[in-house]
Amino acid sequence: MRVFSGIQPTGQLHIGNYLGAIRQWLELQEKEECIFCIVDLHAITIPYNFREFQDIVLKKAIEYLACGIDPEKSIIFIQSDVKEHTELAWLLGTVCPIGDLNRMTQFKDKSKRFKNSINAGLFNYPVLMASDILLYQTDLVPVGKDQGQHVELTRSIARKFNKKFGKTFKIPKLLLPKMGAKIMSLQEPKKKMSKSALSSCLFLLDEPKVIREKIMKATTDSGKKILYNPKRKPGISNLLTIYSLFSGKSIKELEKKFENKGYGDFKKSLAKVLIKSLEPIRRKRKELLNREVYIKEILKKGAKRAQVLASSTIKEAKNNMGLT
Ligand code: AQP
Repeated sequence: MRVFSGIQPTGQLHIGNYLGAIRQWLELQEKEECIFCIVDLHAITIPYNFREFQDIVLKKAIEYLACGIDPEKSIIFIQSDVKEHTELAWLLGTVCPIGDLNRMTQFKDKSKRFKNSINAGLFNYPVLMASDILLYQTDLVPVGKDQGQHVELTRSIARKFNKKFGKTFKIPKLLLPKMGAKIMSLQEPKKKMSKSALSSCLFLLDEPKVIREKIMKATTDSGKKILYNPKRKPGISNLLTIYSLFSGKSIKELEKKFENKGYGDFKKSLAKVLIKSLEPIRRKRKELLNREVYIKEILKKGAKRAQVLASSTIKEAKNNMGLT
């Protein structure tokens, strides 16, 4: 099985990114052929600091590696280092109906958020994402639930292309984690935890003191019981999900453990679990920050390996379309 997934170098990684995407990657890299991409070309579709961008991208690579992505097992690279991504995006753009792009909820959300810079790149974002995935003849795309619509569009573009020009692309499958596909905001538990809403997030690199504060301040629900019921108790249900995923204990076990305890005790215990689980990531990142040359070498090697695969797909796609 070939696996492809990407993360934008925008903001810091939060536990939603980790539980929705990265944790799946860590499991998959043990048994499948994995390709992980820092999608810098996606990140420039919203306002960004171009003077610091290279540094930000490098730091994102460091965060990935600190989480446990192993360059000996997986290909890790920067999207703009493999020019085939943009080339295939143009070709796919000619088979993707505008109506489909108009329906994308991420475009609608981001157009509201960045009213003054609604650019064609933002609109075409899902076509570039389809290119990222299809270039590698991907079988599985492990992402969080918010990316489901884009993966569905990718499948539809691939089908349309294959029908029109002959079989060229594998039809990839969306892979959602059984739990944690949509981690909710700490402040507004009916909304997704999202980098752009800073107060909603617990970042992987938050210091222990900050973790404790954020968890203690997290919104809970009326009533006192620690019970999993996302409809009636969205706040505590979200925290139970996070606790379960980081501790390895089932929700049932946790409900039992905190049967006679209040929200305060539960939150203190959750903060402890998070501090312990995230500490190795913080430590590893500190070590890697001093190894810039080594990181750049990993990314360069990754891009070379990715390009071998990408160039073979683009050749076939162009050929099938009647291009040279
Ligand atoms: N809350 C979440 N729960 C589970 N998975 C999530 N992902 C994002 N948020 C959650 C998954 O993380 C991966 C990388 O996401 P991205 O870099 O494309 O960023 P994003 O989805 O734009 O992340 P944010 O935090 O939601 O940023 P903004 O504020 O820009 O919308 C993807 O697999 C995603 O599904």
